[in-house]
Amino acid sequence: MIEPMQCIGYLVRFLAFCHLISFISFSTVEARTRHYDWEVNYEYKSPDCYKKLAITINGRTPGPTILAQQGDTIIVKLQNNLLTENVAIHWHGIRQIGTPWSDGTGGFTQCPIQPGEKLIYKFVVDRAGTYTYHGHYGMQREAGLYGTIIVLLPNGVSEPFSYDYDRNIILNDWYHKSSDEQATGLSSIPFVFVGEPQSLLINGKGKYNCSLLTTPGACNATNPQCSPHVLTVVPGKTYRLRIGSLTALSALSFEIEGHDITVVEADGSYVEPFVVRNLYIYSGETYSVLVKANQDPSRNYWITINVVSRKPATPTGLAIFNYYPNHPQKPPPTVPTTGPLWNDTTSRLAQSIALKARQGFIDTPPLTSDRAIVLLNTQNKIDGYYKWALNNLSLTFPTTPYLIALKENLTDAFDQNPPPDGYDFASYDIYRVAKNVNATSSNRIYRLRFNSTVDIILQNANTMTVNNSETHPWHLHGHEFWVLGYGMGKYNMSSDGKKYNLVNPIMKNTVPLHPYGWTALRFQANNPGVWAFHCHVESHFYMGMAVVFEEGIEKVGNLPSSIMGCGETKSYNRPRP
Ligand SMILES: *[C@@H]1O[C@H](CO)[C@@H](O)[C@H](O)[C@H]1NC(C)=O
Ligand SMILES: *[C@@H]1O[C@H](CO)[C@@H](O)[C@H](O)[C@H]1NC(C)=O
Ligand SMILES: *[C@@H]1O[C@H](CO)[C@@H](O)[C@H](O)[C@H]1NC(C)=O
Ligand SMILES: *[C@@H]1O[C@H](CO)[C@@H](O)[C@H](O)[C@H]1NC(C)=O
Ligand SMILES: *[C@@H]1O[C@H](CO)[C@@H](O)[C@H](O)[C@H]1NC(C)=O
Ligand SMILES: *[C@@H]1O[C@H](CO)[C@@H](O)[C@H](O)[C@H]1NC(C)=O
Ligand SMILES: *[C@@H]1O[C@H](CO)[C@@H](O)[C@H](O)[C@H]1NC(C)=O
Ligand SMILES: *[C@@H]1O[C@H](CO)[C@@H](O)[C@H](O)[C@H]1NC(C)=O
Ligand SMILES: *[C@@H]1O[C@H](CO)[C@@H](O)[C@H](O)[C@H]1NC(C)=O
Ligand SMILES: [Cu+2]
Repeated sequence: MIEPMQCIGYLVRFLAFCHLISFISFSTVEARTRHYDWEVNYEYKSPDCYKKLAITINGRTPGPTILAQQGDTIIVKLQNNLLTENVAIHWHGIRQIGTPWSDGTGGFTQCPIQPGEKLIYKFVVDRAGTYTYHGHYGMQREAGLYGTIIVLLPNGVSEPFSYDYDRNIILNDWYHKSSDEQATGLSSIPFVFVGEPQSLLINGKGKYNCSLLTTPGACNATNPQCSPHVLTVVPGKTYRLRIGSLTALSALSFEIEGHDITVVEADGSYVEPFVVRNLYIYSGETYSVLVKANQDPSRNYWITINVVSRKPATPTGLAIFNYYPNHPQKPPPTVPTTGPLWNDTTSRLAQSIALKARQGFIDTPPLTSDRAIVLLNTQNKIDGYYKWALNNLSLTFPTTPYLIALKENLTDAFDQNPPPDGYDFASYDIYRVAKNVNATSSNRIYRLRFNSTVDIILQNANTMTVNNSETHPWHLHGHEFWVLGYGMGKYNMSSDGKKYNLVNPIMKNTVPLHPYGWTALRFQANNPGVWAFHCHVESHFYMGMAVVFEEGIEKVGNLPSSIMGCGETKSYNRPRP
């Protein structure tokens, strides 16, 4: 799965167990342009022992890690070898300043790449940190199309914390049904939900219990593809773990048995360090944590991930924290933890609030905003179909990508009316089972005044099920935002705004909206382009849980013709300057 050279010499005798990039050599970081040639294919894979078709990049899922240095230009030549499906890849957390057409969001910033065709993504990684990439067309991300991006600091600049080794951990949940089958269920009457995932994966490895199948033919418990990931540590050393989650549905709790973890980075921003036993991580988030190998070295320990916020029906995801020189696959002598109570919203909210920008690295927000948009998150029915909506509007993006439609003045490509900045605050009861029969499908967008300061208040509510409200991890493209506050219940315009953290708010690109709660964000609309803002739960996004922001479209440079070829751009052949 990985080139053995990426395993540090000390561990050479365990080459067979070095499954992911596990060491970063700073001395190799010199070149300023990094070229990647990627081929996207369907291949049979057994990441949790069950064999199914997965989408791979150059034969792998998770795909290759992009390792770069701040300021480098990344060029990815993406060849779509899927026989019957389009594809697009989003570079999650990369702001695409000056290159909004490389954001990789099918239907928003580009026409998806058709089978047999190639697209060149070119962008600058302008900020050090831990990021990810993933499919952003249909529901392909959960078919295995995802990976990690690591951006190192410029030469001569050091991190405000120290560690001996750097390791990647990418988390996912895994379904046995194909993403097409899932998408079809979501858009059918009767509705068929994707349900809870069959497995949780750590660095692309999980374990499904093959005995649960009546015909286990496709499931082989001894397939090496599903041996647990092993993280080998040297006693006394400190490890920086770069942890990212790209789950389709699940919020996770990450834990290393018996070891404290110190959170130091989130979505590329330094965090005022704090110590936890378990890290909550939502789809689309990344963290760096420091872990010291300071426990009894005569045994191994479990690394566990457990589902939180939904009643778990998926076994704990396991990897092995292996003290050198113990045998890497020697199972720890203990029973793996099942994690915190799945419905302990209080402790998840507390951890969200605990994330603060690190002293000395605080980029303070403007003290006031020019505009506040409150987005009520509801589950709805539209013409009998289940949808998610924001202020009564459920997004169905047009066949002509927004970026192209706006830049080329194709005003009939989507509804030019603005969506509402709020909802009926006074009479909407967020605890009542929503009927929301009057939601509509819409492709309207928010147009932001360039360089204005915008607040977004995400308001959660009851779903269409009694006493149920879900966690929604919201992700903004093209930006990082300040996280000004979280609260439970209904956001109060006059009192809650006064409690915002304007002193040391963390800047992130993905943030949870907790059940029945609200989350307030602020960002500056200073990146010319068109940017999706959406729930990172794959099925929710597919069911319309997204909005679109346009800012400074007139400042966007000429669009490459390679992103065109769909919708109204099919016959688009205006001579290019
Ligand atoms: C796997 O499933 C079988 C059949 O239900 C059950 O007997 C067994 O205990 C399960 N094994 C594990 C490790 O959960
Ligand atoms: C399961 O995988 C192992 C290891 O690859 C192989 O030796 C064995 O034949 C496989 N079993 C079946 C039933 O395919
Ligand atoms: C959490 O869920 C468990 C069942 O899984 C239930 O017994 C408990 O009462 C719930 N706690 C809260 C605070 O809802
Ligand atoms: C689109 O409209 C703007 C504002 O009217 C104008 O400046 C621009 O040249 C137009 N672009 C195209 C491609 O027609
Ligand atoms: C949705 O629209 C209906 C009527 O058009 C209205 O009563 C309701 O309050 C709206 N809901 C929201 C969340 O704005
Ligand atoms: C939904 O819209 C219809 C038609 O516009 C209207 O008659 C009805 O009262 C609305 N229902 C609600 C709950 O607002
Ligand atoms: C954007 O706004 C900031 C202050 O909010 C100001 O410092 C900056 O000059 C503005 N930039 C542009 C291009 O208007
Ligand atoms: C929903 O929650 C309310 C308030 O906590 C409680 O009174 C009611 O019994 C619950 N209903 C169900 C169906 O659980
Ligand atoms: C909002 O907060 C203010 C001040 O605490 C309070 O007077 C007002 O009743 C609250 N509004 C609502 C709708 O709860
Ligand atoms: Cu959601």
